[in-house]
Amino acid sequence: MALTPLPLEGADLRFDPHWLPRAEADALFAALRRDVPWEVHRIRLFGREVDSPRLSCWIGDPDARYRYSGARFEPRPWPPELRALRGRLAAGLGADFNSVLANLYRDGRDAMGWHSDDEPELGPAPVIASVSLGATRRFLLRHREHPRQRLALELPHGSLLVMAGTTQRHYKHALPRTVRPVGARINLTFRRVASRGGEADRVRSPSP
Ligand SMILES: O=C(O)CCC(=O)C(=O)O
Ligand SMILES: [Mn+2]
Repeated sequence: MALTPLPLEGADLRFDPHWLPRAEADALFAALRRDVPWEVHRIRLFGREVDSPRLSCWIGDPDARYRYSGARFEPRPWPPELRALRGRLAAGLGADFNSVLANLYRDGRDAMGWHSDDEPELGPAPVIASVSLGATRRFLLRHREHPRQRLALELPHGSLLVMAGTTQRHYKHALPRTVRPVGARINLTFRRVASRGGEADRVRSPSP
């Protein structure tokens, strides 16, 4: 894979703006938009449960259950095109992904606020492979303690951004709203979550 490291102190970021060939990215966007059972996830914001301003779907192996923002998700089965993509990413990155969070940003009003992908079941130094399709949107990273340490990145159709190492520990990221007229965008974040009975589950649920 022709991934270029991005300079950001305390983070491990690698980026290929043209990872998928155009025709393949077009076909994947159309298939996912049509076939994924998109739903509104509930997230916790300042202690309140609200609708997440985007459509999402948690997809993965049967034991890849996931909790984020106070909600719990049972994985949907892999559509063939995502199973194939997972295989390519796993081989190229040497990472063993068992799940993917798919997000559909219908237009510039859909967004994702500041957060880290730091749920305990992802482990201390997760490798997260983020594939973007459709409209180009701006992705921001900001250091937790030194907010001037930041990066803004345009994520175009067919791009791949890999976040690894201490990126989630030191940085938050966001996909802000925009008033620019933008079309739909799909983002896929491939992850490995500890399966039920794994380390993270044992730590979180003391035995009765
Ligand atoms: O849409 C993106 O590029 C990022 C989404 C994200 O950070 C997430 O779903 O955890
Ligand atoms: Mn994230």
